[in-house]
Amino acid sequence: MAKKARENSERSMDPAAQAILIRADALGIGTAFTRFENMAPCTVGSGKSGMCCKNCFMGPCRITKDGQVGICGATLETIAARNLARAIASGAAAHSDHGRDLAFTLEAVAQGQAPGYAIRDVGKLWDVAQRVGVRTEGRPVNDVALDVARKALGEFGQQRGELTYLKHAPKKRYELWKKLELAPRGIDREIVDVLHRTHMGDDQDPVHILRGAIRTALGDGWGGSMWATDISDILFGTPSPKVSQVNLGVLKNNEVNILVHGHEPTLSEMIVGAVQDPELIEYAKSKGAAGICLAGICCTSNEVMMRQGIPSAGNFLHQELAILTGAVEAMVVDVQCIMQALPNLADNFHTKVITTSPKVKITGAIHMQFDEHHAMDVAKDIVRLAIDNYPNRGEIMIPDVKEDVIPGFSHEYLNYMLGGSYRGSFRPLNDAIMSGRIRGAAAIVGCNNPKVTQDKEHIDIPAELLKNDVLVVQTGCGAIAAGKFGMLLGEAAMSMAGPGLREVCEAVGIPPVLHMGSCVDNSRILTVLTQMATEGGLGEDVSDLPAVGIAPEWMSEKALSIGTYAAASGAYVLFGVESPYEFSEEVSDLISAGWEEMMGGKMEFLADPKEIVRRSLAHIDKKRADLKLPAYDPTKYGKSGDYGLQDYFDLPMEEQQAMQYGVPA
Ligand code: SF4
Ligand code: MSK
Repeated sequence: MAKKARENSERSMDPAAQAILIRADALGIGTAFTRFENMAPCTVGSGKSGMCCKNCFMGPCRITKDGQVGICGATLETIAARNLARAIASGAAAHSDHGRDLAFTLEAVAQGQAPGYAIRDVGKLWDVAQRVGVRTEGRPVNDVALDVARKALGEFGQQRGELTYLKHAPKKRYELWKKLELAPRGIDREIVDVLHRTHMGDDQDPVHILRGAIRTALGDGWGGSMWATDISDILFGTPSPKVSQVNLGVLKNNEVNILVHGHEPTLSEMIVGAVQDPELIEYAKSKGAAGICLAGICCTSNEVMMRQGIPSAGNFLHQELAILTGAVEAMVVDVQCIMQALPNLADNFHTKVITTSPKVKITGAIHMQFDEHHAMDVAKDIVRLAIDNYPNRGEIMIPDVKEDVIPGFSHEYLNYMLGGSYRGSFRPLNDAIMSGRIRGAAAIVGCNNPKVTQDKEHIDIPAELLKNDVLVVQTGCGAIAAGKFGMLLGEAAMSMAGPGLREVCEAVGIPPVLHMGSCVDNSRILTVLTQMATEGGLGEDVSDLPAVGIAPEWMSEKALSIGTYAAASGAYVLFGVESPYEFSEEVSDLISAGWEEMMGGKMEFLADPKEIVRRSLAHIDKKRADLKLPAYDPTKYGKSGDYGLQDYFDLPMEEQQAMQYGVPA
């Protein structure tokens, strides 16, 4: 039976989204929000109702009760573990293949075969080269870059040994991985290993299956994703804070609007250059437009926002809403998180949906294949096509909703910001946590999911943590959500942070929520956690830190890979929405208590955001107690310059949000 239609305020807490959803209803056009409501749930598949196995064609086998087995005899636990392992392998493959493509681009740049690109951050190249054992002394930049690119490419196809970056984890963690035989041998090898071991008639022990999945996920976090982040920084610059804006209001009513959507910075960085070409600007004017406006969606948006200050039109569930404004001449997509609904939706307007990756074609979209050897030519062709489309624009409706943001807190910038250029370090952050001024830290990551009100958990959870003096970092679509509601601004420290955290934010000059990039940039969080663990005073391993990871509105398989590598690195990771593995108590316990015992980190799925906050704070406080740090005491700090914060905190949550965001309580 289909679910009932919801009020727009239940679909999204973003006023821009609510306005466009009214327009969609008036036009009779469906979106992910309405398709979700019209979707009859699978009778069996996952979650509460059972598990389904499709791993061979004797099946599919549907397990709906205790003790039932598949045709081959596979138990519920085996099927649940296999399904989870395959999802992790798919997520790891997506992240890592993105890293591989960046390594190919770096190789082409180093060989002088990629005109338009340059090595923008030689300092980062040198740093990465030294970390992976490539000689730098007295060598030309391109020679070092070529060796680094080949080192990266080698790690994908490596058959034996271990990935280079693993040794940069805290020593204790690295030794644990070695002892447990969890150190990935090669990025691709571990993905193939999971696909093999979960084939019909292979690995049937849930614990053993998931060990393979852990190794695969570590190959993502400490391999493919880390390479993707590092090479992106080398090619396009290591992010530092920029001023930008987010939400649909960044679209212009009198300019050619081009949206870049997906994950890869390679083509979008070229489009950033193309839209500044005076000839193309003149061409746009010749078609009656005042100029060209470039904005992003999803993680491509994060990539160009944190490096170039290009505004973001929104996160995952905004991809359709942006087209519904009628004001988008071209939506240029690369890889991952692109809804197949886009071309059909675009048929109602004049928008051209353009696919660009050799891996992604969508029926109904125009394919203009990206090639790093002719990247600027492709970028200019795309911009020209968008300009040509401007005169076809019909009636438009751009919600006047946007917010200023300060994105771009790379771990290098955090290091510098906390300690200064001559003594960059995480010491001040560790000290603030040790003193109790900051209670702990939370990384809030991941997607939107129409099963829950868009952005609500991405806002409610950090809002609650901030008032409890927990410093928050965000990536992916969660970071864009935070931006929409003013959390990525210094002012948020004054209005939302508890007294101790506010003092730190004021002293250092940072927002209480730090934007750390796209979903592959969760590898930056691994680096921050490692630096905190090795700086001294907060234990010796990630699992000692008073910190949690939260994916409140997750939907993608990549989120499962991220959660698994974070847990295997020692973090407590809480997922919102619902548990796809709830029906198997054994697998739920295995990834929670079982993994905690084995690795000090664990994953839990909790539908209730209040429970996510409660468990996060309890975990942070327990880690503080284990470290023998003073118990958190909110009355100890923030005595000077206080401005009635307590009165604000005494208000019910709904009223606090109404004050902050100007939305109805
Ligand atoms: Fe059924 Fe076993 Fe085949 Fe899965 S592998 S579909 S449980 S017979
Ligand atoms: S884009 S994986 S919806 S974060 Fe990275 Fe957003 Fe999730 Fe895609």
